[in-house]
This record gives sequence, structure tokens and C-alpha cells, in this order.
Amino acid sequence: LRYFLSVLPQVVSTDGVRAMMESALTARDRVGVQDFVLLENFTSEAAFIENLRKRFKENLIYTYIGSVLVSVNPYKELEIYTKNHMERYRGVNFYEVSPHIYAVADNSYRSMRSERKDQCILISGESGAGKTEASKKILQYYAVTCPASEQVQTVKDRLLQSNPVLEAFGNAKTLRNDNSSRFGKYMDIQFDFKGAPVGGHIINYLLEKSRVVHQNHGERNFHIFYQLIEGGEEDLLRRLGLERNPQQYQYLVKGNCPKVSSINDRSDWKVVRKALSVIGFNEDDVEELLNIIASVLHLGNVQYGGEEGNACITSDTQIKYLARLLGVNGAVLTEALTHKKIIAKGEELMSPLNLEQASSARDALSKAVYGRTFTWLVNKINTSLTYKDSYKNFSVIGLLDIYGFEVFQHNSFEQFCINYCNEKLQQLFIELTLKSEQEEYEAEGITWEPVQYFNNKIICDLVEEKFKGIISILDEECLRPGDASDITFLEKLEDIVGGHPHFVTHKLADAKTRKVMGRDEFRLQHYAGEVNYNVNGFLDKNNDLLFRNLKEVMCMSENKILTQCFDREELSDKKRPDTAATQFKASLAKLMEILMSKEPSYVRCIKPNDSKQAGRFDEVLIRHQVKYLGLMENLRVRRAGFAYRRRYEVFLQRYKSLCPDTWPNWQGKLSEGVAVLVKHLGYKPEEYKLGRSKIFIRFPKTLFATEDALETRKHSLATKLQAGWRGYS
Ligand code: AD9
Ligand code: MG
Repeated sequence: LRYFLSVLPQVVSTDGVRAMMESALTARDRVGVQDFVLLENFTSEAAFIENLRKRFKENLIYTYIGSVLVSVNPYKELEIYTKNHMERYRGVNFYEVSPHIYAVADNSYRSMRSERKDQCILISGESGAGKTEASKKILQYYAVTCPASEQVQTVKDRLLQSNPVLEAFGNAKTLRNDNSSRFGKYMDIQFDFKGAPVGGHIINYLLEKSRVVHQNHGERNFHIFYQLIEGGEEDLLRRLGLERNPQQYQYLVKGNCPKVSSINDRSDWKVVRKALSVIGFNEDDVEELLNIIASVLHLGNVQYGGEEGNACITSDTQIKYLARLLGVNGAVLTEALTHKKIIAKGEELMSPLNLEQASSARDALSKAVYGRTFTWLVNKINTSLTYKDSYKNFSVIGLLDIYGFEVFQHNSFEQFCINYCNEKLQQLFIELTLKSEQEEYEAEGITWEPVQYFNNKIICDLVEEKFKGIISILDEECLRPGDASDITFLEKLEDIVGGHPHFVTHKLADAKTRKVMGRDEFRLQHYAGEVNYNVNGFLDKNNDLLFRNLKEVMCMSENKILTQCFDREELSDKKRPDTAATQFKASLAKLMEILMSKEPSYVRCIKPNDSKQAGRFDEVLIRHQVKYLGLMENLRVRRAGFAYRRRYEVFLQRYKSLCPDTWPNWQGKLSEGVAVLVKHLGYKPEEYKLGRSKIFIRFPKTLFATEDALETRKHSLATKLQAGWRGYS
């Protein structure tokens, strides 16, 4: 009763049940501030981190900086993702309820519907910070809260079920994250005019294929291999010629990590199998797909012997399986795995490979088969998500979940690409937050003072600039005939970008840095920290070549998926395909265009500790992320002009009870109502400005005072009610 009485004034003053719920939330949320713009000491990093810490300890993992959501990975299941929670955020204004990923999802949804503008939600943060989980929560929110017919329900199911499938094939355990995304993913959710999700489309970015053939110590291959081996039914494994022991497979033993405590491969297998059928895979599709997965394992076990310079396959067991599973001729495959076709004077000759060449040809085949199958899988999911209606006028919310910034002991071409991708995203964040802030002041007719940022464009340019960027230099070495090697690439880098402030090598470094750098490494000073990249393998990985005769064998495959992956036309194509880095650069440029064309919302994920532990708040680690994510600058920009802004109708609705002229309803123009209200509240002219549709409040204390006044009013009304006063006017 006491609780009810305490919230009654609010129940009366706004609309019923929702208000009651909100006030319950508000009480919980009084730990620290739920929007950093309300921090008294907003320039202090210590105060910022203290606020994060306080809230994290209370399991309040979400906090805003204006409209940007900051999220700290709790590393434990929280009871904040129930259906009830979803309902709480549905159609409710951003600032009225406690910060949540659902609020971001709902806000984008409502903007899409009311303003008819496509939206995107950009989720960033380093590896293990919680991006993939956040994107799944958003998708679940739409699946539950958006209207649905029977047909829409099918789309919702497929959208949801695409996740376990893509994660099985595209995620793996790394040292940073037990479920690390090893591909980038941009997913459009398409909504019809009624706001129902009616389709979707996924674009995937550069899968880390090298993981198929090699894993660093403590890491695993892609989940699907272990799921199949651990969970696959007896007769399925028999058909595929697989044993129920990952240690039997060369491609699964490199990391010496067959089991992960947080992962149950057997039950995940069931989830994936079910998901495949929801997406529309029939039994044949599944069989063809698993034949390929098993083939990759068999390929890994193909061992070479023979004399140096003349590799031969020591046992034909694997070849027999491969011939059957891939639907190819065993003898032709054997020849292609041990020879290279060369054309001399118009004649085709088979030249034997040495042991090393043969092993790398085999690995190249495994990577190509897996990589192309992954792309096929994404296409297949896209087909199943295609909006069937001929009237294709839909609005879109895009979700971006890429691989996060990562640094390992040994960093190679893959980390270079992943970290470059993160630089691009940070660049977008900088441009758009600054831009949108500026635009808002402009649109509202208000002058503002710009804030200085560290602009990481300089690093993006270092990587991608035409002719003199790292990718161009790498491509040039890849195309150069003669003595080009990883080391000549490093030397070229030293020549061309050696003087760049964000680049250094062993040779160019000062004595201190030299101690922590290898001679075959270059270091980039990224926005998120420094990373040493080892150049070994850069040329090969960038070339990403598959011998012609191996391609020919695959083109002859009877496996229906592979016939779509390996096209005969490719064989007659004389033009050399773009290198991996150049393709990646182009796909990122396209992604940036897509994102720029939409209204962005941001989720900035923070990883609380390096040991994946619940409740551990590692201040040093967090401070580093707060710094490089530019959160302090973000906050400063938000506060540079005005700390708080609210649309007139929201402001009036919340505070109208504080002024007799605006209570219970203001009949005139909203801006005039707000003007009357703030005059009554005693706002001084320098404390606020009235824009075209919003009130801008310069200092948080002004808003705090108004909030306090509201609180006092509620309190006195409750006291009166308790004392038996029943009238309310
Ligand atoms: V990577 O760049 O793909 O390596 P992500 O995607 O940022 O990384 P992910 O979402 O996979 O990280 O989160 C890592 C792990 O943290 C998850 O597997 C969960 O165990 C844990 N996590 C993350 N977010 C939440 C959450 N909101 N609630 C509970 C979470 N656990
Ligand atoms: Mg991820």
C-alpha cells in the first residue's frame, strides 16, 4: 500500500500503469546517473568510470551518453530480457525508462515508422565486449514486439534461426572470446508499412578462413566441426567416415583445445540442426553441407610422403572418403593434390609439388571449400529471408555486428583486416556523432562550441590510401614477379610509410620498442592501441590463390553446393581476381555508404575483464576502452552546448504539474507552454534555449532541480493522501 501511495501522484499525472512501472524502475536506477550527461563532474574520467562501476556492481550494465548506449558485458545471465521487459520498452520514450538495449531497438523502430527513414544500429567494441549478444537481443526484441501474421511469424523464426547457423559456421573459440565472430555481419531487417518484419538480408565480410587449417594454442576451429563430431548421430558419422573424437583430426588439434567449459557442442548441434530446417534446408541440402564439412576434416588428414620435390599421398583412405563425399574422381583429386598444372608453349604439363607445396595446396583447397560454402550458406539464408511480396516497398533497420578489435601475441593478416575494419567503424562514429550533433543545433537554430577529437582518419588513410597505403603496397608486392616476399613487403613499407607517426618497424623503432618487436613485424598505433603484425604469410593470404587443377576438380564435383561455389566460368577468366585485402577494402567502402544512408544509433560495448568473469570490474582495462572509444569526447560534445534536450511535448508532459498554468493540460502551442512552464520554474535565460521543437538545457543542475521539485510534489501529495485527503485537483 505504501508503495502504491508513493507512486499514486505519478499514476494520476501520467498514464496509469506505465507510470507505475517506470517509477519502480527509477528507484532501481538511482544508482549513479543513468545518463552520463547528468554527471556533475562530466570532464572527469574518474567520475565517468566510477559511475560505470557503481552501476555494474548493481547489474545495471546499460548507461547512456545522450542517445548512445554504453553497455558493459556482465558475463552472466541477467533477468532483464524477459517478455515483460520487452513490453516495458515498447513505444515508450527513450528517457522515460531505464537504459536498455531494447530502448535503442524500440527507438530505431519508432523513428523508422514515424519518420519513414531507414535506420541502422551500429554495435562496436573489442572482441568479447558483447556485440553479438547485443545484436541478438535486438533481433529478439523485434521478433517478440512487432506485429505478426502467420507469414510474418515464419520470417521472424527464420531471422532468429539464422543466428545459430551462422555462428556455428562463422564463430570460434579464441583466447579473447569463447564465441568469437570470425566474420563481419551486416543484417537488414525489412519491415512492411504495418511495421511487421517481412524479410531480411545479410551481407557477410571476410571470413577468417585460415582458422580452418590452423589455430593458435588455446583456440579452436569453427564450432560446426566439434558440433558434428560430438553431436552427430552414429549412422551419420559412419556415412561421413568420421570418428567421435576431435583429436583424430589434424585440423582440430593445432590449438590443443577440443573442449570449452562454456560450450556444449552436443546440445548446440541439436539447435543448429533444427535451425537449418527452420531456414528451409531440406534433408538433401543438409547432407550435402555436412559432406563438405566432413571432407574438410578428411582433407586435413591427407598426409604426404615421398621424396623431397615429389610429394605423394601416403594412404588412400582419405581420398576414398573425399571422392565419395565430394563426388569427384579419386585419381584426379590425388593428382591435383600432388601436382601443379603449368602451361608451357601452349602445352599443359603436370609438374610435381614438393612436400611443402603439396601441404599448402591441400590447405588452400580446404580454405577455399570452407570459405565458399560459408558464402553459399549466407546466400541460402538470404533466399529464405527474401520478401516474397511483389510490392517491395519496405523500410529497413540494419544491424551491424562485426569482429571486434583484437590483439594477440601473434597477429597476422587476419588481425590486420579486423582491426582496419574497426578503424573504419570508429571513423564513422566520429563523423556521424559530430555531424549529427552539429546538425541538430543547426536545425534548431542554436549556436554551439565544437570539441576537439582524436580523428583516426590518419590511420585509415595509412592502411587504405591509393598507391601509398599499406594495402596498395601489399598488392604491389603480390603482383610483382621475381623476388617478392613477405620481407620485401616489409622493406617496401619501411621505404614508403616509414615516416608515418602511426607506423614503426624493428629497424625504425627506438630501443625500448625494439625490445618488444620482432624483425619480421610492423607495428600500427591503432586508435584502440598498438598492435605488432607479423608479415609472414601476408602475401599468400592476400593472394589467396588456389591452383587451377584443384579448381578444375571442384568444378567437376557432384556435390550440389560445390557446383554453385565453383563456377566453370572462373576457369576461363583470364583476369586476375582482386586480392583479399582489396576486396575487403571495397566491401567496407560499400558498407560505409550503406550506413551513411541510414539514421544511425550506437551501442558501445565494453569488456569488463580479460578473464570472462562475472562481477569483475578491471578498472585499467575499462579506462583504456573508455579512452579509445572516445566516450569522454562523446560526452563533452554532448555537453559542449547543452547537456540536455527534450522535445517540447515530452518536457511538458513530464513537468506540467509543476505550474498551475500548464496543469492539467496546456491548450496552446507547445513551445509557448514550455516557455510559461520554465518561467514559472525560475529558469534563468542563460540556463536554457528554446529551439524549433526542443528545449535545450545547459546545465544538469537545472534539470535536477526540476526533477527534485517533481519529487517533492509527489511526496507531499502522497502524504496528503495518506492523511485521508482524497481529493485531487
Ligand atoms: V567478438 O568481436 O565477436 O570476438 P563480441 O561479439 O563483442 O566479441 P559476444 O557478444 O560474443 O562478444 O560476447 C561474449 C560473451 O560474453 C558471450 O558469449 C556471453 O557469454 C557474454 N555476454 C555478452 N553480453 C552479454 C549479456 N548482455 N548478458 C550476458 C553476455 N552475457
Ligand atoms: Mg561477435
